[in-house]
Amino acid sequence: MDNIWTNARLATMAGHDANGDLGLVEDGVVAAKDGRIVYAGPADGAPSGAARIIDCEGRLVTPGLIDCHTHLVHGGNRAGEWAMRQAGASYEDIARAGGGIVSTMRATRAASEAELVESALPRLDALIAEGVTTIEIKSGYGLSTDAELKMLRAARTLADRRRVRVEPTFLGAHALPPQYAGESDAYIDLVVGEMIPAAASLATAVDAFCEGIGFSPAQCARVIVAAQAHGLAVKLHAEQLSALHGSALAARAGALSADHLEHATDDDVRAMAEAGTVAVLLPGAYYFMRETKLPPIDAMRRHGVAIALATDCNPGTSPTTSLLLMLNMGATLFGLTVAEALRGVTVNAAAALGLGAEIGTLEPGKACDLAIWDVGDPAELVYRIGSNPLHQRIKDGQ
Ligand code: DI6
Ligand code: FE
Repeated sequence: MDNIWTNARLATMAGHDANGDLGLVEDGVVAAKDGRIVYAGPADGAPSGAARIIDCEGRLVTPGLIDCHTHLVHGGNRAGEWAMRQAGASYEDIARAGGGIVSTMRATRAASEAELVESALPRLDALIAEGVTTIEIKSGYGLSTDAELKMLRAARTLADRRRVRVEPTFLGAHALPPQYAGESDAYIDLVVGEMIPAAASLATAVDAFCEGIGFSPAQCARVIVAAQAHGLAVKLHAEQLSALHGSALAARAGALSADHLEHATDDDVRAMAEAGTVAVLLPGAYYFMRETKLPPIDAMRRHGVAIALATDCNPGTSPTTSLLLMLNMGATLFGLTVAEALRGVTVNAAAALGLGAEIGTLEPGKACDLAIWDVGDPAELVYRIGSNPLHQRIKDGQ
């Protein structure tokens, strides 16, 4: 054994019920060897004889947190546009007038790969400081083959600069670049014919924005087919602003997750349950956009759809780098329980990335990614607004 953490209150998140309990173990022990958990459970029955024994002094230990939906890599910011919205313009107005995602496209194209890495690092560091050990990062602000690949390489480079696992997702079908105005099918031709083949070695998943101001379900279906032909997993931004039933489309294709979901219907949720597609809820975007339509949480519970929570960190609709704040917003705005919120940034977030066998719970065989908190009661992690009680973060046993 390399390390043993003793005298801990464990929230293992183990257990098969998608939105179940925290799997609490009082007086718990975690033991690790070669970066993997070999034991997580009661002190009675724990192995002994480690090179190093760490006394947690009664602190709460959770799996390292997982932010399973971000647009962390991007050029510039949209504070000016936000000020316009504060003065009365709508998000759709700004998008149609060439602002919105397209303004971030310009800033992202103008930035070098090294500049994209440098500008993302402070955002990544903020998440790491909250105990995040795995982060998904989407492309989608390049909207040309070269600029999309630049974003994906920047995302991968972040994993060399910090001790964090990065899962890059290709989101070429995020918005229509202006040179394709009125020709969205031609842009999708480029996405499926050129971009996805080129991105296949850099990304682990493909996402698309299924929305009136994004791409139609038929166009997203083409993206999904191309992604799967290249062996990539699939996710979809669906039902954020309107009900196009992208979430059911994604589910029928076996998508890992459908994300946002404010406008999802009971049938959409049922399709997700049948496919095991995770519902990724993004309360930061809900809050920032002053959305009032709540995602159908009760239907998700009823049908047994696993719920995850993520920052959606992006300059347009969710300029946050606090996953802890999303815990509180998920509870306060969406009515999630403490256990649902915390499972949403651990075990269910892992499932949303297809990494359920690797991370997300404190169980033997998983990566030893831990967050050790200066709290006793797990509810404190969800209850506080804007505080960070992280004591220590462990990635791969270190
Ligand atoms: N939905 C969102 O909330 C972000 N992307 C998406 O598909 C918005 C991205 C942006 O406005 O820059
Ligand atoms: Fe998003």
